Amino acid sequence: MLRTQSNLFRSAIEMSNMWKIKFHGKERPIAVSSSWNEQYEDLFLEEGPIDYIYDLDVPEAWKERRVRFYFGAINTKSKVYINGDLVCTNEIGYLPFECITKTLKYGSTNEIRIEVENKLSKDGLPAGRMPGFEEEGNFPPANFDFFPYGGIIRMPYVEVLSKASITDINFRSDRSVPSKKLGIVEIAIEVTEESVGKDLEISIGDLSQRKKISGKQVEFHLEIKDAKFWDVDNPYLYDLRARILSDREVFDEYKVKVGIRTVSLDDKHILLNDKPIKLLGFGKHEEFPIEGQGTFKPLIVKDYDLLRWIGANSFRTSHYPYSEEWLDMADQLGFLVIDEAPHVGLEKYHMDNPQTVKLCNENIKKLINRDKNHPSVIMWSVANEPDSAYSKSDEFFKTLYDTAKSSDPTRPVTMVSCVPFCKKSGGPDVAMRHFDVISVNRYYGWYNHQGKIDEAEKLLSDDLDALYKEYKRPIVLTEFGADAISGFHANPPQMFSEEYQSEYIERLFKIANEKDFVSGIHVWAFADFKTAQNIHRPLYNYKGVFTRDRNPKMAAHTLRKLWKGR
Ligand code: BDP
Repeated sequence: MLRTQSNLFRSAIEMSNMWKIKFHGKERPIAVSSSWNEQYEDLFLEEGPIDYIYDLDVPEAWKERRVRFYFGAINTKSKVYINGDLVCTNEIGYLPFECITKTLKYGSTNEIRIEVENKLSKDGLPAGRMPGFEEEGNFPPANFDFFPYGGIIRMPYVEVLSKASITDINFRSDRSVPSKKLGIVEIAIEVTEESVGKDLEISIGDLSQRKKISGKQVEFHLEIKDAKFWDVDNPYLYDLRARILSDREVFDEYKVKVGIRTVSLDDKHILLNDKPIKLLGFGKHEEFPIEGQGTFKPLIVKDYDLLRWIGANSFRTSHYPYSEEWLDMADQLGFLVIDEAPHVGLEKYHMDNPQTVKLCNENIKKLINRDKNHPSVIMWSVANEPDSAYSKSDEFFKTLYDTAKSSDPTRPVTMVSCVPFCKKSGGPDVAMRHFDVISVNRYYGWYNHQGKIDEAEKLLSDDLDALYKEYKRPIVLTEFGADAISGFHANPPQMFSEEYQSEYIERLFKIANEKDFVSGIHVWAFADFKTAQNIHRPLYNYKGVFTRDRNPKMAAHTLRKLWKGR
């Protein structure tokens, strides 16, 4: 599936006018793409279902065209009705889905109604509270540490295009040879049935190729001499263009920016174009006041500006796929992204449940399908902090790993573990061994050995050494961090003060940074963020080095010195 695009041969129309919601018999306006929770006081804790309604004028001329509805993301479950007919359903948030429908009324106004439900449940993902813990913990009952925002959180589009059209493009450059500046690219293009018999032409840089379409997939192989490789310092992007045409007419076109680069591993490093790289950056969230989780473009620009300012080169899309605009900018600016599936809070319960196993595998395929062409994405993460000490997680994660690898053999796959500290099944991690890169979250000096940075240094150092000894693979410290409430100061440094957060991050960063097998260090978190209510979170999680409104705490200046030398 491709995201929508407007060009000379297809038009993508944003359904961005104010939508209406109908809830308890009352109608009122609501802004899309954004969460409902903070737009109305009475919807703050609402889980739905809430009906979203949009009147779409459909011209007569669309009858001869292919009409495709593309929903960037709806949290979490949704049913789409057009003029009262159910046309598609979707089970998972944070990922796109499409509806191709024949039930439109042409030359008339059509009612698009989407029933959106955001009920946290033990069977849903991200996960609600687990059986046996009904009266404990977060309110709303999230089995994860961020606010469970609901609604049409990313832009819905209607795209109008030829019936002979391109439905997917898969670009690979992993066989390229950086030392020879040789770009070896493989491009697989999927097309609709109606395209068969026509020609497909692709162009990239100065090269182009044309082939007859004899089935629903057409493959191209090209070699680009003196190729410009995409990397952090020079994120060069090529324009790849695909067209369906005959001698007289062009039916469809799709353009995508691609980067030629390789990602590989040795026993200590992640290699970009055969050279070791170190990921420096953050785990973060895609959220902001009032919009909740949504696509607020000024925030994306601002966050990249701050990532640049602080000297970071990387982040993880914790704990769910971010909007596609995030990845476009990472491609353009040369950031390295660990792209994470919306699997947070996975417990025994999920691993024992065939339905969740199926859903997780589908999500991984959808994530990879959406983001596969982004050079900035250098690794997939299949989950954050699952109960990977549970014996069955061995088999469960082997399946998720295989699914990721068979969908994309070109990138390493990881799972972010917090075992042995945080999960209900005691004992060591039994699933980590399946993954290409060992990613761990560690909170010595915060959740363990609270307030004791001296002890934390030694514990972290020993822990990382032991992990390397056991796995002999590159390690990424995907989280470490301490809460600091902006404006809280203490001398000597004490927990929750800016001084403590700053010193903690500086000292533990240095410990991890000394080890040549640690190929990435991500601070938790980029900015403060909203969570469900509980006694540990006074409105927010305060582990951000920036406040929720993006002002630097002392730790941000400290990191800038460490990463940028100023
Ligand atoms: C880790 C989680 C992250 C939390 C963080 C914390 O991966 O989602 O927000 O800890 O507790 O366990 O701040």
